[in-house]
Amino acid sequence: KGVNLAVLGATGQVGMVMRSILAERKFPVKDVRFLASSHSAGTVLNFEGHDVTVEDVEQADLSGIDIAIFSAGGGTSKIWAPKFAAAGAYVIDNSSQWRMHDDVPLVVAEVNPEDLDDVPSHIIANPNCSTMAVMAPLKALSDKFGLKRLIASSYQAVSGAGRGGVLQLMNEAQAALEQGADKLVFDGKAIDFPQPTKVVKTIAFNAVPFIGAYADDGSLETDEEQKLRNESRKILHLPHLLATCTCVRVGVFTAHGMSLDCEFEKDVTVEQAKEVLSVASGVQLMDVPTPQDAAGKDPSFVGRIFQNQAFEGHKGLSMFVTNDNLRKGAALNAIQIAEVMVRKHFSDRL
Ligand code: 11C
Repeated sequence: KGVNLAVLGATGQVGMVMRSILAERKFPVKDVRFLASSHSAGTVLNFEGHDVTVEDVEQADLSGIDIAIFSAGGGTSKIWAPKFAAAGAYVIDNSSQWRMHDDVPLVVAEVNPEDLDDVPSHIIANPNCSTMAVMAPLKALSDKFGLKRLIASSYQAVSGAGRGGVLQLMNEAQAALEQGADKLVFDGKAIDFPQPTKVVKTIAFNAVPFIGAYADDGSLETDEEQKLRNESRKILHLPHLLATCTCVRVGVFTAHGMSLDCEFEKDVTVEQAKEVLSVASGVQLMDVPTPQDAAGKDPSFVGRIFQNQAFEGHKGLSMFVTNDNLRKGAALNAIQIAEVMVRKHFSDRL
């Protein structure tokens, strides 16, 4: 009983969270294989009390894998997802490589699991973590009130940039505290910070409005900013949704925050919105949700909901959403997709 599962990129930050969530949720595994580049091959990882040696993907026999979860970056996914799929596996990919391909479903488990009914390409994409954070609350509100326009600003954690982002914040914060960080009150250059290694500017005690790279269409948006619009349209099945986001990295380790200004087709009051959100799957209401409340937890925490007076009548709502970018934003949703796939396509193995 159970499925044959492979994880490509099991040694990274998201891979680590993935291993613990698989065990936590008692994912129905018959056999588990961990794969990586030759650099990490040979590492021994613990999984549910057993030692599993990481295999070099270049040397691995890909036959017999039912589901492969990738958390290894777009370049790796571009090469390996088609190879795993050709060998018969369903690939659940965490990178941006396949998200906008027409024959690849882009799925948030609570929002559009029906897109997994038939996956002839055998590739399924996991959304970007900042998009993920807001999909469950927006789906619930949109079903009831019709989402028309979304204006967002993100407050994104450094772990979204990988372990390198975490180390940069640690090193900069340490240097600042050693030199008397409060000197920064009157002069932003009063401290000698180490050269930024991952986030483009100093991130400790700072906010950096640049994530990813400039989009190549001349719009002056970053690719991270465009992901919110493009991915939301596909996941929510709202191809004409008007959406924009300014993405900002902040000195937070884990959990992205999203400030949302939403316009709806129908009138909506704060009380009506709370009523809908209180029963929405994957959502938890909280008066003042912060990234520290969300880190290590599963739901999207939603709070500070108020009537947005920049829109006519009762058509506008503002709210703040925060969600763990490594769990639901990456590992957890990939595993939830795998769970749906097992129920839909491998029910005889349960
Ligand atoms: C960040 N959201 O916080 C990014 C990381 O498309 O999967 C994930 C990028 C992606 O930097």
